[in-house]
Amino acid sequence: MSDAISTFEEISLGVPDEIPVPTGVSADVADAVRALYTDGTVGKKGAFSREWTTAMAEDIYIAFHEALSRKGGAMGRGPRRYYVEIHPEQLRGWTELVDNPWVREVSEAVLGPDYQIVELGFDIPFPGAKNQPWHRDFRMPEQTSVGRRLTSLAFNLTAVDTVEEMGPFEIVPGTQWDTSPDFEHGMFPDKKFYPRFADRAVRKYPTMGDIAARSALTIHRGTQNFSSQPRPVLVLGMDAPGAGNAAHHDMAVTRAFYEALPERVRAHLVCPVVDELTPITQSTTLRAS
Ligand SMILES: O=C(O)CCC(=O)C(=O)O
Repeated sequence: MSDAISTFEEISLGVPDEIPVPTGVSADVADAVRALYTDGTVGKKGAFSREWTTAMAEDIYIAFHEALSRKGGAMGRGPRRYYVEIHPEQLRGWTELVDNPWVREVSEAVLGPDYQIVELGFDIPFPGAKNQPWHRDFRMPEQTSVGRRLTSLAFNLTAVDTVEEMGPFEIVPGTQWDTSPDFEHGMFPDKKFYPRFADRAVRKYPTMGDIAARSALTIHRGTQNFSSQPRPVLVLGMDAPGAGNAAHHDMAVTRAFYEALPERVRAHLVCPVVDELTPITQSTTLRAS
């Protein structure tokens, strides 16, 4: 066994002996919970229509151009790759997204009935974007390292039919349980771990309408975009109560929007309700997602 392999094995806490699948959930949702605790990621094909996804893509580009026109509106994440956090009202399909039964049921099964909607944003790797460093979205909290529970989820939706040349998203199954002092800021594993990540990584080729959920801790990266097309991807972040990630986001809703929402959506919103939205300046807090 090479050093790289033994180093990799030693950093995993391993999957908990008992995966906390709540009683009474559907077989599909039970499978999703098991997948999130084992692989750290799970996908659902065709959750949304292509029309819905086309509108999502339009809204992403409108928000991107608006963000570029302001200092700090878009965060560079390496050459030709940007992240932009937006308000729910900037996405026409937001209510349908957060009210989607799979999104609701998976969030509730993993994060509990009081899960919180804490983030909406998108990444756009343009042609020429390079491989990202392997990373997780934030450091592992004690509820995970000691309590062995997942306390946050990231849902991703592609705006395009992903092909190899676009530099697909890569994720390393099982690495939501990795922990090492050699992860810079708890998020960026040292390069000595890279060979094992590369060996185990899975490339994802979602098409328009698909949705995926992952533990925000599962090690992942966007890869080099060799194509002539951008590959925008929406990110919806959910927390268990107490996970604390809302504090790192600036999402807000207007009162009129809030009041028009179904109660079962409102119940999961912890963001400020305001008279007027302020365009979001991307946080300067260290952030990998
Ligand atoms: O490139 C992607 O598909 C998403 C990237 C992402 O979510 C991340 O880097 O945290």
